[in-house]
Amino acid sequence: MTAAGQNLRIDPDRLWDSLMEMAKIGPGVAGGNNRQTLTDADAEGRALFKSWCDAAGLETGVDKLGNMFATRAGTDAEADPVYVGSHLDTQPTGGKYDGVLGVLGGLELIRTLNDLNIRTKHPIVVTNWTNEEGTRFAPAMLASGVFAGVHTQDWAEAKTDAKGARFGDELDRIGWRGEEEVGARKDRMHAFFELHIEQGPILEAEGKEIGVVTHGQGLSWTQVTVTGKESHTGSTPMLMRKNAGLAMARLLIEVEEIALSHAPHAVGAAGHIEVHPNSRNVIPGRAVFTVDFRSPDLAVIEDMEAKLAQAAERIAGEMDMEIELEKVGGFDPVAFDEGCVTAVRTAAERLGYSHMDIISGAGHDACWINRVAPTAMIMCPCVDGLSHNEAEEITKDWACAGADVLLHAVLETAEVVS
Ligand code: HGY
Ligand code: MN
Ligand code: MN
Repeated sequence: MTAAGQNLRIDPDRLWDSLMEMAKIGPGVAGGNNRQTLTDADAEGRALFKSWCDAAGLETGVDKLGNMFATRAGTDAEADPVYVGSHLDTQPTGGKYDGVLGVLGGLELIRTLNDLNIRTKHPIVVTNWTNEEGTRFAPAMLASGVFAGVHTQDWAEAKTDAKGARFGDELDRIGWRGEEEVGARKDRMHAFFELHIEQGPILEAEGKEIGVVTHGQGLSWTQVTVTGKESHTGSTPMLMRKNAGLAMARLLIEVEEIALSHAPHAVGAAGHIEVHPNSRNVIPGRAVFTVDFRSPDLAVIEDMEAKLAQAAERIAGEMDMEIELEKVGGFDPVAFDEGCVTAVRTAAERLGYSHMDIISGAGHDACWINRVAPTAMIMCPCVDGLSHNEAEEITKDWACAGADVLLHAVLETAEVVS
């Protein structure tokens, strides 16, 4: 096996042009993207990615949940492939780089190997995981979770969006249900590497180009349904009201205080909030919201969930209302594979990029794939740590440093033959 030359780099302009080309699909209203999973825009983005994979000579397989696998053959057809990739779906007010950098950074890796006719022993597979964001269909990382054996395919397909559309029906509607059994590949993965923007402020603040992701924090999503009583905002005396919106507000303050009680690492908020009937002159009879708690420590997550349940019970009693809690998503904190993490760190050192170990604040498909294959992540900074916002920005240098490290870590693992 020959080591990849220290000067080996990806093509910065080609990577950046691909990112900008993909960003034209499912544009947002403020410079970012709204390419939500299983929408027509998602289908268009998938088609563009596949056309690029075809042009790069890759064989693209699709499984029954739309996960895409574009393979570059290795010299040893029996060798388990090295997988790279992330997700092309975005938040409703998403950025141009969240997920996309990992998919197109993987494609750029392939294009670079093709340019130089570098052959590896292990095949290399570029992946696009369906519905990483979990914004249209909860939970997040849905299809990679089924692939890793955490959820069943039926459970995923039955998920509905805010308008009642079923995941499985939408997948068929956009024509991206493949033939492969979901997870059929999982016992034959040599490794998985995911390049992703940090989505937080640490790397930029520390002046580091590369995050060597050693762990991912755990996540808990609890959907809270408060049932009060709709009535007239003008003629209902204050003491006669059952204001579900008020109970929700009290609980949201509790969520903030519960997370702060586990400072500095725990976080908590509710990003999904609905009140019914959401009319200006009706006391809300129902409030539905999802509490997102996260921490690197599982015991802290469990304590925050318990404290939320206690607060809900207390407030339900004080306000004579019904408050139901349902766990709708979550995963334990993950420790990534030491061998793969070392390959990332060694690549950054060999390439001379400043780097630091980091724990991922956001969830990623890698958090599930880590259960079935040796897995690690590479992070690049983002401007002001901003993500899940159309103003999400990264520099071209950061994107290319991350893709260079991905290239070298993968070549180290896939074994360069010539
Ligand atoms: O929720 C997350 O952390 C990821 O962005 N889906
Ligand atoms: Mn992401
Ligand atoms: Mn995201």
